Amino acid sequence: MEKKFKRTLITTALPYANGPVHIGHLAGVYVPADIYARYLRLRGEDVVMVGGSDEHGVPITLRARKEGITPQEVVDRYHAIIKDSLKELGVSFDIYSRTTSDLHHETASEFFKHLYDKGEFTVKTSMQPYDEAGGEFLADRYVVGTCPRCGKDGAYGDQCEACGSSLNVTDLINPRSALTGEPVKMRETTHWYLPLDKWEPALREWILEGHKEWKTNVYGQCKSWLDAGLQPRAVSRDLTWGVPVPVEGAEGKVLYVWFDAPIGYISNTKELLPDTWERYWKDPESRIVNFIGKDNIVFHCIVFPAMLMAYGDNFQLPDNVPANEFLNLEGDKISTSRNWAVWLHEYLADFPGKQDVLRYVLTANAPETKDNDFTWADFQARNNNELVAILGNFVNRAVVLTHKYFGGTLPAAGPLQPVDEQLIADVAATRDALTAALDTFHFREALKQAMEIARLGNRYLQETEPWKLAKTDMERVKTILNTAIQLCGNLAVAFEPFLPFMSGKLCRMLGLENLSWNEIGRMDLIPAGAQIGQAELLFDKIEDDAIAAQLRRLQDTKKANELAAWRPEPQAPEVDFETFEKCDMRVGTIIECEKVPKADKLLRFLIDDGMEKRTIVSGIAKFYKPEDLVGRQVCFIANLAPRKIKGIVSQGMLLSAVNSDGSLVLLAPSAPATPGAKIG
Ligand code: B3M
Ligand code: ZN
Repeated sequence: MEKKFKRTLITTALPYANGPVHIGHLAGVYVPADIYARYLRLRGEDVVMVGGSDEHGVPITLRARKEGITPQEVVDRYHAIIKDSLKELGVSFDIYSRTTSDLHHETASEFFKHLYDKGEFTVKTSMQPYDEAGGEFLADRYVVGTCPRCGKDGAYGDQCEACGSSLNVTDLINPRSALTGEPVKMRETTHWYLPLDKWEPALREWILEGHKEWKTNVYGQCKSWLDAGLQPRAVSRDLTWGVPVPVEGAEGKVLYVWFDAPIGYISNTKELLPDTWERYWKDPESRIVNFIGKDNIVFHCIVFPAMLMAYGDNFQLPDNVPANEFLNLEGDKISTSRNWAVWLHEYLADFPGKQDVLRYVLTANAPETKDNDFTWADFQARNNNELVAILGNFVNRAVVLTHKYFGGTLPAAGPLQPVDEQLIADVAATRDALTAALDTFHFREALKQAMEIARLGNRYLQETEPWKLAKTDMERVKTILNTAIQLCGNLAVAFEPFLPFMSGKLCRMLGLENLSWNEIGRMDLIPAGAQIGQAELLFDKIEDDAIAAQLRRLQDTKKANELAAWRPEPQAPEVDFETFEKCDMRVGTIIECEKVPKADKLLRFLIDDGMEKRTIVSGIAKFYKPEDLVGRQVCFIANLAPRKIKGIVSQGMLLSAVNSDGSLVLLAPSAPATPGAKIG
């Protein structure tokens, strides 16, 4: 039995303001949340959607240090970018705030104090990494050292990015402060802990018994956390950036970012509705839905609910947490630090007016049940083959024909024929499937059903062929085009949650206002006699060069990352001077150069070495064209024992350098040298 609620509070994970948002955030959180909010609004429900930036936490202070600015400057910059870009994408927040606001600091502080006064925390002393030179405790991220698993230096105290292992500070070999480079000492410190173990039975009952309807990925993750047994969690940190711990003796300590961030949902609601916010949080007839990515499940389903239960005072737990899995980009994990992402603000600049295309592709390909891949080829194909060819095409045909035969004045429908009745029945069935999918957070499926209405429209015009009937039966054409235009109105409603910009345009064309979800399936949305606007293009084709430009950018990122990750080979063992002198290196001039047949890596050179001419075979064909090399000077080893390579005797070896990407460059004197000149 479906529960009936009076109102819904939709929350969206607060993105860290240490970078802009990317398509992974959008597909995982903001697009589905916005679809759901818009859908509920169309149903006339009381719904509030709150969001904001998460402006605390170590990644922000790290970034500030790196750039030599304050954490506040970091969050000011990214909060603005995030807020503006989400707005431009049409994400319909009722409020988008931030966790550095005074109201949030007060709210989080009061929350902690309330739990503290109720005796809900335990206090524990532990050893934490300390930087004596800098005079401060170090967050795990601030400790670097050698990874015990892969042996690479530069691993962090919580993770080695080279091999992906998660680590503890104490695992690192030779741990140093990332701030001062000094060796890290362990020092005693005291923190407050929320005893999650105390809340385990209640959480178990609430989720495992009470919420079997949750998405299986969410339910499953909760179950494995609960089955593993919950431990007390520290809710404070030795840091200066954050909400200060509001009790005596806590100088230099702030609330752990994951303690204050979810309280941001409360602060945001309060900021929006100073007088009525409690209705959304404390009335059992309200429900809360948290949209998040899978890495946030434990905080939303275990930690924050435990905090709310500990607080008491009728705080409601979330009714649903429809977390998504991850979106990858062109086969690789999206990463802010490696710049492997499609950034929303860049997309909006590169594809102006194409907000709906991104919303469409991210929904059609949403990582609802498993990780999914975003590719630019798929983006282009879905735009060209679906939005343009199906949805845009249908609307365009209906409107153009109405103008052609009736000057844009909507004709009245006459008696219906079976084909019309079938269409109406199909639309009604599709609407039911669409609604059911939205109610259960199956947004991909819902989008498919919405698209089905456009497909039905195309099929209808194909079957009824009004352009043929126009010669013989104008009465029938009136009914068909009235029906087709009503279907356009249906599409404006059905697609509003997904493609609000397209829906707005369509409404203006059709003269529709104040849409309501109940209208889907109705064939009287637009009165006969209404003047239909000229057909405006809803979508246009995305050409290959726009896609190629995006792929090139990703390629450049990959190259830059390879370069950043590249380390020179370790130095070879020492040799004495006599050994070195045995190697006879010289300069020569290339007289001939050609490809070695049936060997795609090899070039054959004829070199003027001052004495005679010598043949050398070298594996650099991938990096040079033979004709470009003739006349150039090279360095070579002259006394290397001759070797037969592909049937050719090579009398020496050309010297070249191996770059970070594996490419080779030939070494040459910096000014013309005499052929045969010795190098040394
Ligand atoms: N800022 C983590 C994230 O962006 C965190 C979410 C907070 S939601 C209360 O994945
Ligand atoms: Zn490692």
